[in-house]
Amino acid sequence: MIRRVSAAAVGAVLVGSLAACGGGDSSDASDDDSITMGFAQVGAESGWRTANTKSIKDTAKQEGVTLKFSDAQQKQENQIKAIRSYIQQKVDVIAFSPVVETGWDTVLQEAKRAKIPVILTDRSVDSDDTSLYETFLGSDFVLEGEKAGDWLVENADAADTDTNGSINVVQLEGTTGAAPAIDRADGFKEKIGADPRIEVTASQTGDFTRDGGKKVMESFLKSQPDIDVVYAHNDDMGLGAIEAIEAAGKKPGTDIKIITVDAVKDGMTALSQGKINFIVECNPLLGPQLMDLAQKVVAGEEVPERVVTEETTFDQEQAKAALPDRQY
Ligand code: GZL
Ligand code: ZN
Repeated sequence: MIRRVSAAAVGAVLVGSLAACGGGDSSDASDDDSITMGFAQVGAESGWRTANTKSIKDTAKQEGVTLKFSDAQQKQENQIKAIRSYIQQKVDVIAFSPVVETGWDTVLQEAKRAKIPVILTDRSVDSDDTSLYETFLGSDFVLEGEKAGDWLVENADAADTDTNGSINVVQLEGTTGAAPAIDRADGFKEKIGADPRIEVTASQTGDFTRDGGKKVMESFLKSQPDIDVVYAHNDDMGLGAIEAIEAAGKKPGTDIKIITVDAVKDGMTALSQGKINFIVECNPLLGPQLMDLAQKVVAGEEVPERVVTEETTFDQEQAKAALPDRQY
């Protein structure tokens, strides 16, 4: 559904913003014709997040967007504080990646009352009041989980590494309550039902960090008698699991198959070395689309309600071919 703004409204907005720009109203954060964006980032928890932040900052510079940027260290209350500060500063547009799906309605209603448009990027919110944001730019996380599950079903025989007829999966979940963690688990679960041998025998959050993945994998290696596969919701937790598996004297990618999501450089390197078996890409380079959407939204132009990013999957051979020109 394309969100339509009436021509008159667009006209008014255009005249309004031109006047504000022309008038150089000092209270307006953007005195020239460039726009000012307040971006509340999740944190710096993973290689994906680092690449995502770089894409946003680089594109803002290229596009002449004045960017106010905050890192919430993965805490929702810090993101809410940052959004409130952007409202006080009267930025032209607010963008953020909600660390978890719930608890945003109050602060988004404050932005709406202040007439500051909001763009969701990367992760979504579960609010059913879609008037609280203009558009959502990001991946289809359920599809990412389905791609991971499909690969395991297609490679089930090889995954039964101890050929005992059961394919036991341990799952390293992303941040509890985060859209990618919920959806990647749902998509995967739906697909592995196609083969009764496949079962998720243990599942716990590693909070999307390498250290979190390592610690949870260490506990799984002690508590689970038979682990055939690790399904990690991001490369960083998969890389932590590799450290734990090697410390336990097993060969990652051989004794225990590993499936991850993201396809950042470190993950793709481990994949090309055979320590990971399959990676579902999650594209972090949202900067260009975000700045384009922001300029349209501030100008009062229509934007799609949802913009889904392009992404693919990699096996070991494809990783070797793709690595040389990976941007992140
Ligand atoms: C997914 C993003 C996730 C990545 C993780 O779009 O929100 O958060 O998969 C990151 O690496 O921490
Ligand atoms: Zn087994």
